[in-house]
Amino acid sequence: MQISSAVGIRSRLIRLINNRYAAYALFITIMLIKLVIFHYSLQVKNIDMNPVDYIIAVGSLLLVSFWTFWLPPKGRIASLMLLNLIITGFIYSDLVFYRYFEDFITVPVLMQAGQVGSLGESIRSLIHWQDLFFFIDWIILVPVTASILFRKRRVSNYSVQPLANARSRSNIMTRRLIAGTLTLILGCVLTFVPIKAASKTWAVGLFESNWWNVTLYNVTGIIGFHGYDIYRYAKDHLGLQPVLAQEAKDHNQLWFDKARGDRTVRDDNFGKYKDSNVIMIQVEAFMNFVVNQTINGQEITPNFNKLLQESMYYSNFYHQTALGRTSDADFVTQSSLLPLPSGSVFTRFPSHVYDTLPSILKQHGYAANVFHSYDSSFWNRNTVYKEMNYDRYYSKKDFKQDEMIGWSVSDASFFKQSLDMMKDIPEPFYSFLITLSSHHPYGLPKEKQKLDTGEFQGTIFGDYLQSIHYVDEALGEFVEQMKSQGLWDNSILIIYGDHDNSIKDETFYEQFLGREVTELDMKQIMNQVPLLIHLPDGSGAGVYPEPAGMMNTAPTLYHLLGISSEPYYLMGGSLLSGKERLVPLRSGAFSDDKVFFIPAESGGFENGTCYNLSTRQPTDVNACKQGYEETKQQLKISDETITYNLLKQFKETSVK
Ligand code: GP9
Ligand code: MN
Repeated sequence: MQISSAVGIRSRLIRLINNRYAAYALFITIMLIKLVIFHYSLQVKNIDMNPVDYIIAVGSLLLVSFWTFWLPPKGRIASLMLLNLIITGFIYSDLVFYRYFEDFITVPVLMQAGQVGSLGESIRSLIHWQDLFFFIDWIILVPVTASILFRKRRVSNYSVQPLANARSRSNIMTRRLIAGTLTLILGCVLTFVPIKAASKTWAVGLFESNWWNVTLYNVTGIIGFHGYDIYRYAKDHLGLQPVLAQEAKDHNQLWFDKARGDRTVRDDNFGKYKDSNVIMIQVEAFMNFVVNQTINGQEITPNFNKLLQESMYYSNFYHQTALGRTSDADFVTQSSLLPLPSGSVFTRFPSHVYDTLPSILKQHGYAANVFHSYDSSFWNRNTVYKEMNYDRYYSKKDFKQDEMIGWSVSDASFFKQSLDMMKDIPEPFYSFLITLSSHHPYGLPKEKQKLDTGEFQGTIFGDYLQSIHYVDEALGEFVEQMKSQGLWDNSILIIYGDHDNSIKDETFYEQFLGREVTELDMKQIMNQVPLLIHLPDGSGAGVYPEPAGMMNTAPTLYHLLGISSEPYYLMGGSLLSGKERLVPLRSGAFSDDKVFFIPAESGGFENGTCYNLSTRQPTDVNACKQGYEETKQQLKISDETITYNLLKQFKETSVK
């Protein structure tokens, strides 16, 4: 009985699929359901699928599939199935990617396919069993399609009946042509009319500044987003690119000139540490909320906390990174520009001109080296570090892989080996170290787990704390070795975290901090990393609560080393300048010492929230208006500088 009903369903499905309109409607319905599941699986706050989003979703599905009407029956059926496989594969990859990066896969990211693969363990932890819903239709559709495609006997149907004569053949061809073309037109109308309307009203300026892919997605849907991303990439790289208007170039140059003027402060600190070595450590996923915190009576970062007593500690320091993660932290810190809205500068524009720390310090007699024990091609570092003029990039192949944690040799061994290598480097030197042991998903070998994470035991949050505790121990050993190697009294040591830990569940933070966490708290938790600056004589020690960001690090160093930064194009100012600061974040959020602005995912300044930092309550959004405009402007200038290689042009004109 059951077998015969299954056979009945199967033959009914075969009949349905053989009908071109029914098969097409089935395809659109299934794919629409998948797009809806995709949307809700993303769990993006404040973005719902409204009726217009459904219209755009249908429109974009029509746009990617209209051409199947032009094909003969078997070609049409095969193409629809193939499209189902491809689109499903794409949106599912997007979902997994989003769970980690809070962004979608873009062409530049695909160009680094090896990189996505290297996430290995991480990717496994990002896959949920409910995701099977994306593939459930394949169980039926793949075999049914295959049986239609490979059957020998022709089932009665108008489309497979022998054609009586040329006339009826041409009739069929005309009908196919009309159906496909009408679908194309309908697809264009359903997709572009509402998108255009949005970009003229509540999402005005979105495509010009496109600073956040999630906001773009909110308007275009995921298929539209990928279409736009391909267009954007082609514009960057395939010769379609327009040149930046002279007016915009002049405007940007003026902005840099003004910023240059703001950096000319000459106080007692200027040049106080001239010719000191500089050792800078970028710690993987080291966030500020763990600093000076305990769990079950045990300090999470005891060594770092101890070091803070004799260092300058910036307690409201923002990482300013975007999708380029570690590479963005590196780029922003070294170049004092901002990251791109999509992809990483390291992979998109590695050979453009930037004024970076290693290249500038080298002009002032320094040796400059970078240490990171991972594949040298990851994040395109090989190319970038050559462009930055480092003497050498000590990568995985230079480190004895004697004690492994996660992706590479343990931080403890990495630190030890790096300091050993520095023995052969002439002073003064600049050494930039990038750690790795505390990388997501924070799997630390049992014997290295020394923290009692109590209630967090067995959770990714507990594993994160455990990893940071491990890195802290390694940092403690690093400081000891610096001392025994005679580097402590003649080196500036800078330590900061690169970005957040990708753990977005706020209940963990509430449980950990023992209090409710507001929207503002959460934004600050996820965007703040610690910055520690230890000066050779330990002076200036204390907590500096004023807002600061990665773009301020290099200018601060130039200040301490007495290097005039006037010839250079930098966006940030020195932390020691005493000037008020605005710290722009890639999302369009910003902080100064009075307010913190959170833009609405759905776009539009008025929809954002402006927090007063003294009351920590939302205030009139207009209190953030000026900072919002300045943030937008800085992001735009930085984007244009990077994309159009403006520094090269500025420098060429100043030489002439
Ligand atoms: C790998 C390391 C990690 O080399 O920098 O990069 P991330 O995944 O954090 O961007
Ligand atoms: Mn990182």
